[in-house]
Amino acid sequence: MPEVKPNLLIKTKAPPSLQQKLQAQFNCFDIRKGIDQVPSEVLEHCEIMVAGGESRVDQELMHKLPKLRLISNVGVGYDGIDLNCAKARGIAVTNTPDVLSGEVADLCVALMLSLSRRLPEADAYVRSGRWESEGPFPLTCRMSKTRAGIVGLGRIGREIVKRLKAFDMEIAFYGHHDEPGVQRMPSLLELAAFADYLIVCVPGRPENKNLIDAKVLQALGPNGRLINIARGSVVDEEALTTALEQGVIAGAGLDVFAQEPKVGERLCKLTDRTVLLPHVGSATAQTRQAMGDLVWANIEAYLSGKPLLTLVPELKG
Ligand code: 8YV
Repeated sequence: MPEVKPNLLIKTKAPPSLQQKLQAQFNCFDIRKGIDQVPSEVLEHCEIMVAGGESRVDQELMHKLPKLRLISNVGVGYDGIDLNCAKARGIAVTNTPDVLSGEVADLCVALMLSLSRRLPEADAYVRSGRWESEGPFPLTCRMSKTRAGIVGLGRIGREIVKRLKAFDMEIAFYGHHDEPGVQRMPSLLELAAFADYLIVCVPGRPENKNLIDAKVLQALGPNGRLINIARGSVVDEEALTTALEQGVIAGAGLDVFAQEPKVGERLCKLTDRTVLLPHVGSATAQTRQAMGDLVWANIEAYLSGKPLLTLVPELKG
């Protein structure tokens, strides 16, 4: 008798190594475009779902999966998953903290340098022949020895601090955590007023929606730059676009957007003051492999009845 594999729902593009393991051990159903094509007996009995930072797993979906017991998220952020519903239904949710923090911090520094030294534009200047026809590229702006304001000093924020210290930056933060040697600002507005670079690293929780609004941008001021490597929902994108258009702030480096993968046309047009990336903070082969390994370890723990490795804090206890 051929072995019957259990079913598993996948709601994200899993890293290749994880995909291979899942396909070897499970009957996988890709539900990125919905569950309409999935046989009803699979939906009725399926216990495990693999999701991603971009996945929306709401009450409506969970209600269609009565036996769902584990959502293993390929990503540290899980703002698309309705945790109240998961809790009420006894569904465990795991994420992938720590393994991606350094990678996202690296990308943050890359965004800061790209923005201050105008690297995408400078690259285009060479390729289009303008260097030859027009002469030297305009002078840009120094990043080292300036001031960084970190909004949310969690795991990723602390990795960013480590890196920015090497640039001799003066660093302050606003948030719940604490870090020796990093000044805590009493309010977000004071942090924005202090900063040359305001770096957003808070989770995309409802209480953080539009945390960076017109007032914060006003406080950041005409020499200030906003960096967002967290979630698009944390920034009021309309207010940001207007602030950039009107020179209220100097620029923005964004890896995340409010309506991904849609990015506002007005933001795209501001090539001299924005650097825009397609949500690639953790997207290296090595880090995605590590994230996939942690997802797999959580699935194995679930299957063998052992404690999950990285249950999200809201569902602990
Ligand atoms: C990924 C992320 O884009 O970890 C997160 O929260 O946003 C990213 O690492 C995403 O989760 C990949 O599925």
